[in-house]
Amino acid sequence: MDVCVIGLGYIGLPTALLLAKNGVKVHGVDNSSTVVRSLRAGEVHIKEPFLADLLSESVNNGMIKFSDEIPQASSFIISVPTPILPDKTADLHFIKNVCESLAPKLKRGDLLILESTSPVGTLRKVEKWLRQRRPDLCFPFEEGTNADVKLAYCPERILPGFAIEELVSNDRIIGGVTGSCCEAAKKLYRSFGKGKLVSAVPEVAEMSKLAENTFRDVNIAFANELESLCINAGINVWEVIRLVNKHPRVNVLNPGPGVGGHCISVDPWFLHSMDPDTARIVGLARTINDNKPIEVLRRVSDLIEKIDSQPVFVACLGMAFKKNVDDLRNSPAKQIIESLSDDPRLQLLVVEPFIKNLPSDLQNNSRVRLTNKDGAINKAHIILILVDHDQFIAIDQKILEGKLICDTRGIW
Ligand code: SAJ
Repeated sequence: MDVCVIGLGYIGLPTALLLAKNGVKVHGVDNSSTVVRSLRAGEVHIKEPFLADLLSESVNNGMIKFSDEIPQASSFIISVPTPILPDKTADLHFIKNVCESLAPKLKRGDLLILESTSPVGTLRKVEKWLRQRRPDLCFPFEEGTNADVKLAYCPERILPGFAIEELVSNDRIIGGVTGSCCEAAKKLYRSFGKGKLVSAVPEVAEMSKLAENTFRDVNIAFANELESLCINAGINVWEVIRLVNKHPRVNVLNPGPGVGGHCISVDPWFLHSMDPDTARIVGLARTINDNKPIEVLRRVSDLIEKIDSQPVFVACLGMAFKKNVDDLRNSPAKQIIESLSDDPRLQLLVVEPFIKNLPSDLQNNSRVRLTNKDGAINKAHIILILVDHDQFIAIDQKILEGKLICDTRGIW
């Protein structure tokens, strides 16, 4: 078996390296020549445990090769991004581009797996795009078991920071178009996966992936709404959640400054855009979570009013989209810091242990400085906790005396 993994990001790279570790010959393809160059040099561009060791092992034993062009292979995995368009629908152009470059390489017997999170009906579109370029081949949505090429939608479920262990241990949905498509995809994932491989038709697999992330978004929205209710009523939400979660069938999630990252803040919109009139909770949850940074800004503004001196020093603890990662994509913490950076009364002391430099839009702002935790807390009038990184949880409470605190993560 030789597998070509197209898109070497948070999903594609760990998948490619696990396949290579387990005896599969892998071609890793990415359209960024910078990514290809650094991987060839043995450097990983993603912060994720075990990746660097797996990369050097696979490069050294010749099981993986990197390129910016798609070669021939017996199996292909597409793991390119599906960003969101301004109208909240999915932008499928990366998948379409891959289909167009891959089509000339396809031959009878090949297996193509789509892993990118996609709206319902995308695998069918993949078949259409391939068929347009390769009318000489038969595809399974049209031809069923007589098809020349096998197609499956097999979404991933890994949590950033735990990619390798979750890729190995999580159960996986195998959305093959036919039974033989499912079997071929299962054979591939069995090379490294230890979880159950569960067959489903492609549309069920596509819908299931969206439903998983939407379930989490809706539950976070409930926690966020509960927090707003508690703040308005002068009640400690964290104590409420602790008590409520003692019920055997209740598990309220954590309120926060908003929902970030590239999955939970995006995927529910793909579900919503299928049928907005029906997906009412989905749309409302997204709106509640998207409005959360504005609510935090109001709380900080109330604290600023209490300080007499100018400038007001605000220690902003955390900028990543969630704890213990360096990922700033769609980060509500970053959004909040950016808004505060426009306020001429403030000096922002940003503490983000997982980054070395501020994002470019903040670098030339004299009101914003990336600094260390102790210095920031010492100087600040207001401590704004935006991310529950472990090292913030470990802060000695004594050094907070006399400070105004806005704790969006309930860490203290
Ligand atoms: N968050 C809260 N409160 C919570 C939990 C999370 O505010 O109680 C926030 C986080 O701070 C973060 C955002 O939600 O800003 C998303 O974080 P997350 O840990 O919930 O999820 P992701 O985006 O890192 O990964 C999710 C996972 N999906 C589910 O848990 C259903 C992961 O399993 C998926 O593989 C991943 O999306 C993906 O790639 O789709």
